[in-house]
Amino acid sequence: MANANKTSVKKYHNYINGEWVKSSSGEWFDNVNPADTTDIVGRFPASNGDDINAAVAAAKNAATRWRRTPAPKRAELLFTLGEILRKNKDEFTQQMTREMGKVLKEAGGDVQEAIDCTYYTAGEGRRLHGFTTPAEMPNKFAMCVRQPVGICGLITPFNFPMAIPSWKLIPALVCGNTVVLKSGEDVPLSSLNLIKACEQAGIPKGVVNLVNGFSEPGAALVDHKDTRLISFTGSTNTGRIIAEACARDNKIVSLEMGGKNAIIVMDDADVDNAVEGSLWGAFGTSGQRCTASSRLIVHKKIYKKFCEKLVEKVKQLRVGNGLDAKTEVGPVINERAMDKIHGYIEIGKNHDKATLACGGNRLTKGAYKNGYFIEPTVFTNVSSKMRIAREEIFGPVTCVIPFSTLDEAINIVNDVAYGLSSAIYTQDVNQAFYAMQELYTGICYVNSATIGAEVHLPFGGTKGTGNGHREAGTQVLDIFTEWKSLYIDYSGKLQKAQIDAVEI
Ligand code: UN1
Repeated sequence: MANANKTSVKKYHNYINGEWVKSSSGEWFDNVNPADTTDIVGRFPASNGDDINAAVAAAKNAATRWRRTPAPKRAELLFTLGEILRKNKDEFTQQMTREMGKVLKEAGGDVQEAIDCTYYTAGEGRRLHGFTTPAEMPNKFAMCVRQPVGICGLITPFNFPMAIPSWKLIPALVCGNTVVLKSGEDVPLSSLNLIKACEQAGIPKGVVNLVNGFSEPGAALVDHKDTRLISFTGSTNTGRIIAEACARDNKIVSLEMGGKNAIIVMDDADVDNAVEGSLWGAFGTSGQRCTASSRLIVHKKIYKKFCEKLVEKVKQLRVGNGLDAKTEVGPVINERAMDKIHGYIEIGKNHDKATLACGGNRLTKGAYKNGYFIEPTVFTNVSSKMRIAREEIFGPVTCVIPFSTLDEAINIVNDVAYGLSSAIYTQDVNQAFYAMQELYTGICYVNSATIGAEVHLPFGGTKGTGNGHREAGTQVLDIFTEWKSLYIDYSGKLQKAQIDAVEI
């Protein structure tokens, strides 16, 4: 990570109790451009448990006032936040591509998702519906309202640097909670942009706090006695550790974790359409999406044709720096990720003995010299038992698995540890509806790839992908609120005749 201008690199800070502050550790880490590691985007505080303690104390201090602020008023600030994000979209997009690597169009989509989430969820400030229901006794009223849970710890990954923090932050706030966000260590600038926009929108001090760093502040946030809820997106391993820690203190925990998403391509499908969908489902964001199409399950009758067309298109994908408008596939996030992905390519070749149809190499020469680039890779002749067909790779690698009947294909889709997203390409409405019913995933697409979820529908998965919660939509409110049932007995001053009722 040589950098001649190290001293001129901009320093950024944590945001605690309305102040931009250094870490109490006095340590810093570099935010590096994965397309060119000589480019240091910024230097961020390498925080520790003391910083988390300060942030949680600020969130605790601000909690009562924020909870008592009427929800439509909280929402007004969030609408202002949406405006600020919209005005800064281009700058945030550029900065995101520089720190994360995804191409500008996708980074723009990521910022847009945060904007959409903000406007949509802020609307809940005037809804946050509860319900009324009859009570068992005469002259008694029963209703149920949502109340905030308290202090929320949010831990976010690198792959959607602004969208995913917004999916957690905005609903937490509209519901009346105060928040400590631990940003993804590879993409701290996008989180910081979001939090800075909160400050500019006038969200009171202490309501939103940002702590940068690695696993130490993350663990401290999870273990802190005053955090009531942890919302985490990231790897299944880390998620499990967090869930275990939360269980000890009866904390609410919401987990969004891995995926091994599949597209079924039936023999009656429009093959060109399916190839196009698979291309972007598998290689968009360099395959670094929980929703990536990492398995293509293709009917034997069209298997050869599909593979030929796909491989031809994959070979043409332009890999490069996401800041270059011509680039279609950017780098992967860091060296560790590159090694892991390359390790899986080796497993596919040497252990699984699948056919490497294209790609498979690191790109290390010329313009690729200082970045984490991997050729878009397709394995064919893959069986559903192979490791590359079962384990999450989280990179630009997909595998094509043949099948003969729809039931066989559905079994293959469902026979993995994860259940986030699935898709089927077919012209047959009966097969489409049958698949929609049988595919055990949280999201399912027909004639479209496994990516592209929208913010007003619930997002999340079954089995190893999550723990039963859903983000986005109105369903996210069930994470960030607890129900309170209210019974009002108004018989006290009434005459006996007024409360006369049939006795059963
Ligand atoms: C993720 O990869 O964690 O549906 C989120 C999609 C995006 C979100 C993906 N809107 O692909």
